Amino acid sequence: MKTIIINVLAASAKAHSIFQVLNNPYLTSITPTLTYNQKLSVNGAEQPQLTYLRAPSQPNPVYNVNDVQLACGISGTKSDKILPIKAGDKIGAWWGHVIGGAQRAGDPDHPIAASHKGPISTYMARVDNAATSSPSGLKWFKITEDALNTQTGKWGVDNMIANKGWSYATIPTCLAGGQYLLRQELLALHSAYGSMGAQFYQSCAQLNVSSGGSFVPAQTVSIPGAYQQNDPSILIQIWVNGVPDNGRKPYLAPGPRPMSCP
Ligand SMILES: *[C@@H]1O[C@H](CO)[C@@H](O)[C@H](O)[C@H]1NC(C)=O
Ligand SMILES: [Cu+2]
Repeated sequence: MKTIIINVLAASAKAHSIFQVLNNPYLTSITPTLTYNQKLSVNGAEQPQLTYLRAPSQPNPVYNVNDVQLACGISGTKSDKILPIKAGDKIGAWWGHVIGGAQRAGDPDHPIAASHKGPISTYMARVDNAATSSPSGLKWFKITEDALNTQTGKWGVDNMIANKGWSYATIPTCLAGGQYLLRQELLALHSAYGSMGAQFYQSCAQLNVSSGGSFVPAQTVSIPGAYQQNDPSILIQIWVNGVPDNGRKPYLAPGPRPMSCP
């Protein structure tokens, strides 16, 4: 465990220095941004801060796709409460620069620095006890992703910023009831052109889903395990002619495609 932590710190320091050494002329700010999903909503009803969530409490994203903390983020706060929710409900996740939101009035890094272009994806996994189960060794399936609109050049992160920090997913109506972790991942690609330059920000919500459905997705992945460091969606230069829009070419978020109900 100690070795892993040391490696993570080394990796993040390295990634930040790669970022600085490369000195991308398109980036004017190199402030490391702390951001994470810290509040939920259900069908628009906001829930209390940090309740029902496992969220990081420090600024570094995960850079190593084989890090166990890729599942639910670098351990920080953990609620002991489980959110009751129905299949078909719309769950919102609120991202912010620091706990509580903006660090100061007019904070340009809230909800996240606009430089942090990339996809936002939401996964779920069955657990025995959403309040206590380990996030390791679970069978994850994706339920939604917002990657790149090749018409507008807007990324999932741009949409989240436009929504004042909120990003949304709908619990699939067919899904079998029971306890789940819901994992929302923000992948920032602004420095993903360098090895281990992609930044993964994630939190997990603790859910008890009630449902009339019985669907158990057969296609699942491990996290970590689903991603490779050199996936073309993770090691990628999104800056083309000075614009971080991947040249408006299609971009496939890492991992599987979202499940669909039978
Ligand atoms: C989950 O919800 C079901 C019914 O909707 C309820 O019977 C059960 O006690 C709940 N479990 C937890 C852990 O909240
Ligand atoms: Cu950052």
